Amino acid sequence: MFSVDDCKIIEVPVVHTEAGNISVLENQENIPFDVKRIYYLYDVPMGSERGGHAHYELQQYVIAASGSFTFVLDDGCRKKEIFLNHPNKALHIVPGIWREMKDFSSGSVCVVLASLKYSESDYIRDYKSFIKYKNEKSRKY
Ligand code: T46
Repeated sequence: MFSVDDCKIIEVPVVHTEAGNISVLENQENIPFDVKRIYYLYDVPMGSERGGHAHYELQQYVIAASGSFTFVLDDGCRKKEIFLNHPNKALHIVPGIWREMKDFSSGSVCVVLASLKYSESDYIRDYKSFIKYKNEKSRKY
């Protein structure tokens, strides 16, 4: 069963050119899953908080393409805060992790590479149900 320690920051390789930088992510090369969906959060009003859910199966790479924001990850036992503020860093979020997002800077863009297409049935949106799910899962291991 996954914990917050399995959610890691990945350094995305950078190709420096005189006209700027390029960072590249490729399925099964430096992403451990096949990307099925890309979405991005932008125009997030100052002071807004997002998230407040977990996913049963979804894995994600999250990148601060512009600006900065903080992810609070929670595996039901422990919490970990991760501040993202550079496009050459990707946060890998494994399945079964509750997340909250806060402190979006003005003009920030949060790009997400996801392992599955959108499905509401993959969400756990109630924290008590999340804890129950984690406890049931941990009893199986
Ligand atoms: C996460 C952060 C970074 C869709 O219709 N299709 C989609 O692919 C997505 C992601 C969302 N939606 C709809 C579903 C909801 O009515 O957009 C609304 C807000 O979605 P959600 O609650 O997922 O939004 P966030 O910003 O709280 O969270 C999303 C991801 O779901 C989440 O896993 O880590 O972005």
